[in-house]
Amino acid sequence: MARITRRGTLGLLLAASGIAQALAQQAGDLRIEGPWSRAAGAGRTGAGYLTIRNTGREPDRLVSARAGIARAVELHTHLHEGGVMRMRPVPAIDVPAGETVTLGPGGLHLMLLELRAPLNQGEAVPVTLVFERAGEVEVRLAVQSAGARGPAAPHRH
Ligand SMILES: [Cu+2]
Repeated sequence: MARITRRGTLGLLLAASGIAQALAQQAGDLRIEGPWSRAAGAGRTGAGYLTIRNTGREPDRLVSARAGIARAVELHTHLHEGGVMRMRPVPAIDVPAGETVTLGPGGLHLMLLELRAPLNQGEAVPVTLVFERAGEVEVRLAVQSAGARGPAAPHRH
């Protein structure tokens, strides 16, 4: 049920288009697709995955992210070091003009540090992405099971 808040119309709009919001979000020349996460407990670390499509002629960069559910959100990559996969923070994630960058398990990802509440399967958790050119974009991570390997398949109509 939609709750009337100070965000008023925007809140109702988000509630009405909740599914579509979870699947794709447009910001300038950027299209954010399939944001998802995995179930995780409060106090633990969560991950955020999504695809960024840059349909414009200018490069952009994801420079930071934040989420009310986490103490902090870092941009991470995975690196092979001596045969071991390790995560490392990166200062930014480049999204070159005309290209698509995928954040996914085993690669680039958002790291949600010190979760203030659990990530429950079936929920859509808001995360704000901050791009150098496109500015701030709020997406909703569709929380899958703890062992999920990808976002749920979109419904076909
Ligand atoms: Cu990480």
